[in-house]
Amino acid sequence: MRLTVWNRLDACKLPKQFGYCLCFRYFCTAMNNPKRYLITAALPYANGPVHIGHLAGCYLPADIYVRYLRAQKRDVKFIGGSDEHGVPITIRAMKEGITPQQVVDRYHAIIKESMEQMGISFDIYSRTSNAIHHKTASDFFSKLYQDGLFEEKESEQYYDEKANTFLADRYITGTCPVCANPNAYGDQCEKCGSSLSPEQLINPRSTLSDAVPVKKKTTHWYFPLQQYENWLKEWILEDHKEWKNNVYGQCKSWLDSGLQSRAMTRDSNWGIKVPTPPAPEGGGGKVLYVWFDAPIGYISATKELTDQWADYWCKEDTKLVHFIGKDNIVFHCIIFPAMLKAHGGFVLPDNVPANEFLNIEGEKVSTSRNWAVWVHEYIKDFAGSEDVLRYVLCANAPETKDNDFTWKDFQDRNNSELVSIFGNFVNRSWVLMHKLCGGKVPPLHEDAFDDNDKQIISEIQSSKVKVENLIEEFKFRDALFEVIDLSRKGNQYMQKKEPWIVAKQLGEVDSPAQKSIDNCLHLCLQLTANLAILINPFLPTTAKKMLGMMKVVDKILDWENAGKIKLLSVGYSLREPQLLFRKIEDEEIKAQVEKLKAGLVKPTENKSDKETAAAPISVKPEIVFDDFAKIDLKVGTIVAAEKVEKADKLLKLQVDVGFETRTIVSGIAMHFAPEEIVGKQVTVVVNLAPRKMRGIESNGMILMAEDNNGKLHFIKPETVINPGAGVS
Ligand code: B3M
Ligand code: ZN
Repeated sequence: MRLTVWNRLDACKLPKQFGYCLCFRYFCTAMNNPKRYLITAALPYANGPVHIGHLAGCYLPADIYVRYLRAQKRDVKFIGGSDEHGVPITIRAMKEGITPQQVVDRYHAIIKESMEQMGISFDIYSRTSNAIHHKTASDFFSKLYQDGLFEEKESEQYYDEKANTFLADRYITGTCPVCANPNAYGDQCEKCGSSLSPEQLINPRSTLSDAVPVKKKTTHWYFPLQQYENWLKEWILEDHKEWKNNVYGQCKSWLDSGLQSRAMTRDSNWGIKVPTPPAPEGGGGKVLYVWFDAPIGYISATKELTDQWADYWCKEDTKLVHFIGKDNIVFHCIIFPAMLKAHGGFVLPDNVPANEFLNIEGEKVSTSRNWAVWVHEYIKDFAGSEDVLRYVLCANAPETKDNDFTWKDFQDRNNSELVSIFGNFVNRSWVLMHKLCGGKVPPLHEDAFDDNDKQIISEIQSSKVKVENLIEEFKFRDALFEVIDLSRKGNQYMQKKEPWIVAKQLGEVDSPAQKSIDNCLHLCLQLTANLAILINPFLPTTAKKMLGMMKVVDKILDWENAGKIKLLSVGYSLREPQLLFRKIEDEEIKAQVEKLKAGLVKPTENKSDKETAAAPISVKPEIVFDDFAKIDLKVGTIVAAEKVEKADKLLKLQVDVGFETRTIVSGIAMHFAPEEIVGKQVTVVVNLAPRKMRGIESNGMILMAEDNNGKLHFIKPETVINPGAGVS
């Protein structure tokens, strides 16, 4: 009950200029000034690297908010980590013939590094494969089970006997009963838009193995969301009217159409085993639904971070904010809060400022088509310009609607905003201060203030509150524009004061000309210090560089210093200017556009982004001809093939390579039945050192090409030729 009251009061929209809203209610004051902040950003799936859409969607806004709160000296914890469970990860593992653990290890490392390099300043970046998370999620489930909350239901689901796995709806394709599209999914036909169930598909096939799926009985535990419907309606639709329109709207439409029980377990071997009871010892091949465990990951990561985790998760004067992309709204606003409510003892999100999507060059991001700008690649191509990407993504953030990223706009914003406005102002101030004031902060002569001086002082003083209010309302774009605008005003001020012209009239020390120059540069320097404070949440590396030029410590970036005009002391000597931003040339942009287009993979008909999330095409480091010449490639003919016992993925092949018949063990069993490949020609690496796999010595390797559907193709001569023919 108390929570409800609090949240409702927080929704109070009255002005808060006295530190509390004008409704003068006690709790309102308290919630406007929470004791601690818990900020989360969606846990990316560790089945591929992150692209700039991810950054713009939630990591960057979360980071800006957190950096701002830290500058305000608030008690804040910023939680992130990789989501390492779920079907997409098992699929990727299957396709690559490696274990799911190997998949998540690889991408967790890449993602974590990208986040660090982009300055996303998590207090912890954890992962859901950690033991602490398994225990936390499993205990959470057990508590709900002990409380008798789950409904146990048996149902029939499609099963792939070849891949030995139940199939999530998305992994079944077949002919749409409505429009006859042969590649409709088990949940939807993307051609006619009909929403389907797998049973409705004509000629259903498994996308994993192409096998015809069979029906199999299975038991799962369902969370009765409908029991929370009324509570959710009140909590969101009444008490959180202040949530962003896109978020509120999506919640409303979910709630209006009525909630239903949702299975919180899945048949799989990858994930968090369903605890005993209800599952048999060892989980019985059942794991927690990934959307059950992933949000609990926020709790586990906080536990990992601090022994005080319960203060953040259980005390009502915590402000919990989830930053996410729009496709995660229902999970963070409806399902997870209902789970928290059912469990009891946890705070609920105070806000869920979800962003919409960022398109690239006018088209939707598609990881399977590789239509994306990958963060780790940007960092390689634009080393040292991480802040530029932060700037462009914030300036273009899809805060209220989908937005577009284009390389041309990236260049324009860099060259005509960062370089020509912000960078230019700081640079001019520094150059002139060194030229006209001996490299020191000149005195301020209040007796000689003119209107321009007064005007810029008032701009400096008022910008703090403007930026602050916008950040508090999650309007990061507008906040950033305010900061750039302040630097623009700095340029205009300097233009009006023209110290370089006034310098020509310099006479004695106390002349009006000297005073005018002193005032102008003094204020420009103070303005620069202010800009450093205000830009810091957005462009932290730039703020650091500015500190270096001012020869001051980090402390000056405390938010309370914003709006002050006495940050740099008179007579203090400052360093030489440093270029904050470099111009980005046309060739660089052209190269990026070409790279994007060249990497594009033809649209595929039966895979969606979420399930394939193909890694970007990467090129290995250059080798010399001699490196290549060491590899002996020959054409071979498969003369026999059989399954390897207890190894789902391996086939044992006998391959005629001309001079002998070799045993080769190959990880292609998920893709080909033994009988269908006998007689096929292949390319074989014949001088690869022997390797034991499942006790069988493999002598060589056959080459395969993987298409964007994860389907393997033999690399072979156009027509059948003699085995042993050299390939070079
Ligand atoms: N991994 C989904 C996604 O990346 C998911 C978010 C989990 S947040 C708890 O879209
Ligand atoms: Zn259709």
